[in-house]
Order: sequence, then structure tokens, then C-alpha cells
Amino acid sequence: MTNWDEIDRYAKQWIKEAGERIRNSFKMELIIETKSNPDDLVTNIDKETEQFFIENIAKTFPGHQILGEEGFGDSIQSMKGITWIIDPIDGTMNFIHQQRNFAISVAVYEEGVGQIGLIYDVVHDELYHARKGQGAYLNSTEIKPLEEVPLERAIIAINATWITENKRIDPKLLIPLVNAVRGTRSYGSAALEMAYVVTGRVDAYITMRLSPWDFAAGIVLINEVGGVITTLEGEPLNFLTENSVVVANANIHNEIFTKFIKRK
Ligand code: 2AM
Ligand code: CA
Ligand code: CA
Ligand code: CA
Repeated sequence: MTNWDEIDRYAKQWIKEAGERIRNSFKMELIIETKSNPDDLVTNIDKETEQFFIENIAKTFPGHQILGEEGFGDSIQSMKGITWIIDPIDGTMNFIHQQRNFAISVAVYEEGVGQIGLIYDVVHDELYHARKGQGAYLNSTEIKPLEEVPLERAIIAINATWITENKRIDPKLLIPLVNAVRGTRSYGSAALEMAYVVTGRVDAYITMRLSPWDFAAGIVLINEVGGVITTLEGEPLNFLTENSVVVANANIHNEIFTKFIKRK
């Protein structure tokens, strides 16, 4: 039998330790490199943080597989068994330029089902955490289930990629949505934007292309408060590929699809 309490205890201990290390790194000079394009950034701290998790997990739970953004884990072919999914710094550009608006995202899945989701806002020392079926918490405070919000009072998090040409959606489809809602926001950290949907600070987050480490923890949290997460096609997310993501309060998710995207 899997001891989920033990895994949860270690996951929380390691994410706090990793956060402490990141806070201490603010005094040091960063080594910044680019990945797929000049705006796709990675630092030595992203890499060291991922390695910190991998060393601890491999030592403590040698049978678990690990998927991490920076590639120090396993190249996973399936979600069989227990899989840790780690984004050591989500919002690297913010980390470099602002020293805020970034998070560590850690999730643990069993046979493709999310059991533990942790998003740690390092600068604010705020840990969003959830276990499947046991509610979602911000530090020690339980997060209430999401209540229905009228579209005209909703705030949606959406980034500028939707105003440029893209393969997934005609950008014009979203203009009426932006007009209908109360406001839009863009924070530049998918994990934090999902945590904000979980806490009702925003009512939806729409983005064109995310990887499993960006949303794995967020899904566990959003499920615990009755939110809904799908691709722009209305399908469940796939953990072995990139995905478009629509995550929202249930009634807002439904309205986005029935009135604006019209694809579900
Ligand atoms: P990252 O900081 O871990 O790379 C920025 O709007 C958000 O999109 C961040 O959560 C960022 O995660 C994520 N993202 C996903 N794919 C990306 C890419 N190819 N380049 C930059 N950011 C990406
Ligand atoms: Ca990245
Ligand atoms: Ca990320
Ligand atoms: Ca990252």
C-alpha cells in the first residue's frame, strides 16, 4: 500500500527547503541561458532546484518516476505507477526580472490520477496544497469551494499570445469574451494563475500552450474546489504532450465554451 501521508510530508518539506534556497539565491548572481528562443529562459537556480528534488526523491522513493521541466528526471513514456511532475521555477522570466510572481510546482500522480498538488509562492511563503478528496488549502487555511460568478463580474487571466496569429484559435473569438468580463490579468506564471483560479482571485485562466509540469499540481487543486480544466477543444489534458488550457470556475468554464469558443 502506498503511504500517501509520508509522500505528502516529504513533498511539503522539500518544496519549503527548495523555496528557502531560492530566496537565498537572490543575493547571488544568476547564470541565465536561453532554450527554444531568445525569450525562453532558464537559470542555474531552475536547474539546481530540479536536481535538489530529483536527488531527494530518488533516494527516498527509488521506485517513483520523475518528470521535470529541465530534463534531469526520466523521459517518461506513460503515467503508470507513481510519477512526480516538477516545475522547479514556474515563471522564470519573472524570477529573473522581478524576483516575484513565480512559484515551484510539484505534483504526485498514481496511474495518471493526481493525488498531491503543491504550488509554492516562494516570495510570499504561501503554499497552496491539496490531496485528492481532502480539500485544498492555502498554508493552514482551507480554501472554500468556488461559487458561481456572473460573467460580467469575472476577471480572467489571459496572456498576449491570443492576440497574435496562432494555430489553435482565431484570436477574434476571444474579443467578445474580453469585452464581456469585468477585467483581464496576465501574471506570467501558469502555476500561480491556476492557484488564483483556485482561490477565486481570478475566475478563469486561458492559455495556448502549456506542458504537464505547468498544470499537474494545479489540476489537483482545482478539482478540490469544484473548478473545471480542459483544453480549448474541451478535452481532458494529456500528460505526455503540450496542451492548450482553459481552467475556470465551473459556470464560467461552461459560458466560455457555449457563448465564445463554441467547440465543446
Ligand atoms: P516557465 O516559466 O516554467 O517556463 C509564461 O506565460 C508561463 O508560460 C510560465 O508559466 C511559463 O513557464 C510557461 N511556458 C510554457 N511554455 C513556455 C515556453 N516555451 N516559453 C516560455 N514560457 C513557457
Ligand atoms: Ca521554462
Ligand atoms: Ca512552467
Ligand atoms: Ca519552469
